[in-house]
Amino acid sequence: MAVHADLRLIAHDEDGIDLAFRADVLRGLGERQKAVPARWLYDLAGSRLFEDITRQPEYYPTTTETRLLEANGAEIGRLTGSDLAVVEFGSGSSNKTPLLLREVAAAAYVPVDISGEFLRQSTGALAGLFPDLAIIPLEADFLRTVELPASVRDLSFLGFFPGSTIGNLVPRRAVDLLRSMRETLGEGSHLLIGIDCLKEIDRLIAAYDDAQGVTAEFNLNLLRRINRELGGDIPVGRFRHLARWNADWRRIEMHLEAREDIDFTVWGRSFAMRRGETIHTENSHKYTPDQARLLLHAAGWTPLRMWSDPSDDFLLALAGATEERSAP
Ligand code: AVI
Repeated sequence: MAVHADLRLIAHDEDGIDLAFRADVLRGLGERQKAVPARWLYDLAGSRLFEDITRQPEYYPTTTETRLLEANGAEIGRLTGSDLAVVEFGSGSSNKTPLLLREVAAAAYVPVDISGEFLRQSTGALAGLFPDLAIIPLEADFLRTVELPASVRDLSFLGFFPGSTIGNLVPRRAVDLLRSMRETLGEGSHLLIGIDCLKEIDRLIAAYDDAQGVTAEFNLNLLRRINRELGGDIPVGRFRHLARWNADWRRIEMHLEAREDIDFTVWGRSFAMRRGETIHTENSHKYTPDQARLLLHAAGWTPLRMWSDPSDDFLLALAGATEERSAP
């Protein structure tokens, strides 16, 4: 299930309206370039659609990263040593976790997620697979520094952040997040992170606009959610999904484009869009290996080893939190 659920704030008013969702939507639709933060794509229907996206032939990241973990798990295990606590950020219901836990000498697994529901799902299944592993779920917002449970403090930490979710943040926020992971895990820890690579634009567009139309449904589901949860009357059928390459930022952007002039209301507020105008819903930044290295360094992580598939589509990086040197 999608990691973005961990970015959710779950304050509700007396009618059960998610106040942060309402605030983000009303503010975002009022901007010149309309935009709604990507985390709101992941309600239950959106999370299911995302799972479906990962099975589309055009969406290479999931299968490629899984293969990289399968092929290099033993080496990752050797490099990270023994007596490990694997700390997974935004664990959701990641299918990749068992692959890693099988290869590294993990004494404990600490999934960190803001959603207790996701934590219950992931830990329930894993407990059956790894009966001897101490599983200590932590309900917390990993965008900030998290205090790890006292029971694992004597272990070494391996942070796990798969799926190239880092790409959904603008580089500045990505560095902030990596830095707070470093603070959470501390000096001497490791981080294993999946990062999607820059490649031919056609392939990127196809990955975010699959032939089955699953990504289109995933994107359009946001409008359905707004209608349902915020009393909107957006004519969903008059929008289309758009995956667009932004060369300056080196990212795929998802937008919802008005096919004609449209007027609608959300929470009693009126909005108008001209034909061709869009609502920006997600960014997915793509990095070269050099840029990925720089991103890690910028946040205090020293890249130790990078694994990539033969086409260099995706990379898995192992980095270490080593002492910072203050002088050249
Ligand atoms: C979750 N995240 C890494 C996905 C990505 O590739 O940026 C989200 C996604 N959006 C459309 N397809 C996949």
